[in-house]
Amino acid sequence: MPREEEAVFLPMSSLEEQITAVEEEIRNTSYNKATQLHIGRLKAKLAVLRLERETRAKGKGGGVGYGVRKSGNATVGLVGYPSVGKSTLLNRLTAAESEIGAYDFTTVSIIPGMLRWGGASIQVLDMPGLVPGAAKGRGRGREVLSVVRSVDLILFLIDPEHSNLRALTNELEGAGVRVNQRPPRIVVTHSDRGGLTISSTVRLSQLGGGVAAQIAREFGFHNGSIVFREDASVDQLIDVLAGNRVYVPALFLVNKSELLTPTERTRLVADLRGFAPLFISARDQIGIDTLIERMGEALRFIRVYVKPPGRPPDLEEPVILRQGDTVEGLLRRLPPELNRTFRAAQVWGKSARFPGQTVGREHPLSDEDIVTVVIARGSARAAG
Ligand SMILES: Nc1nc2c(ncn2[C@@H]2O[C@H](COP(=O)(O)OP(=O)(O)O)[C@@H](O)[C@H]2O)c(=O)[nH]1
Ligand SMILES: [Mg+2]
Repeated sequence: MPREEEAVFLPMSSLEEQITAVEEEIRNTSYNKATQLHIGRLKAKLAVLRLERETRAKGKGGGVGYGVRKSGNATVGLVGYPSVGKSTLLNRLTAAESEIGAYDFTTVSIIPGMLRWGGASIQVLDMPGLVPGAAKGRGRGREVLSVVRSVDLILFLIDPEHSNLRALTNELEGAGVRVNQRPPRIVVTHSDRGGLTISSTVRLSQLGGGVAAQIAREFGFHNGSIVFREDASVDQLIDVLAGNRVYVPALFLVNKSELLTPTERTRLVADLRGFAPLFISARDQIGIDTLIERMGEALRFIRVYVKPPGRPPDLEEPVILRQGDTVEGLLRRLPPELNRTFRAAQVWGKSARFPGQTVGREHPLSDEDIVTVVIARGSARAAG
């Protein structure tokens, strides 16, 4: 049989092969004005194929391999290649006992530990090492990635031997995790008919000239509207259309840094510019206090002190909230009686316009605010 005909009778290439083929084509096409539209469509196609892969994996029960129960005020995930020191770091940070080995793959399940931060508790998860190709399901990659999607902060861990941070973050990008990014300001509305309208409040430098419409078409999106409130990129539009992206803050750590010579260290600092890495040694306890401090900042914890009326505030045990939380959020953490009889709150500190300002439930609190809950007359006079 002639070669061309043979090809016709081959089974349709698998989803995985299609994904690899599109990935390759994107890699091999240089980006310029003439290829802009083509690359945009390829990226959209890739996103659609990956969504299909997700759907199939879920159908087979994939992604539920690890039942991790969240606890504490926030959950942090350790992500890195095998043997970079994740388990050692977990044991340093928490009272967990995660097995440490000089060989790869000692951590085969997810081990949680608990770290105290001020009055807060942070759940730290030690995960199996990520290997290249994790999003395709290698090395329990898909299960790990499904857990990564649910954490409040990622600690990326590399060591001097495995220092390719870009490869690590790319692996997560491929699985829909957006690291240290905010959601794009693009509003997509679907409707049944009427065609597609695209409008924008700013000039679009990357999605003009029909590129946005072509990308929408790859997603089978023909009716509705897309409103751009920023000069978004192709990738940002695809993220919004795909709809299953998560936006997770991250810190980047270089472990085993006590092994680095000054020259190696200088080279790494240059290589990793843009990641702002923290140099630590989990084994020799270098940089751990700084790391813990930075974790609290990245999780945007705030400490709020409750002051019962006519008494000093309880400075020993702050209530830990997240930045953006309001008086309402504080009430949820206090005895229900206070919530029921709440009339107003008095606030001292950064969020108050003047000391002792009277505010309502919707007032956003700041770190180290002091708050007195004022309850309705006739209710028992307790607060705090
Ligand atoms: N020199 C040095 N070795 C470390 C450090 N942290 C961990 N290790 C070693 O690296 C190896 C792998 O550590 P492990 O925590 O099991 O790595 P994981 O696979 O990422 O969990 C072990 O032999 C550790 O003792 C460090 O800060 N410095
Ligand atoms: Mg381990």
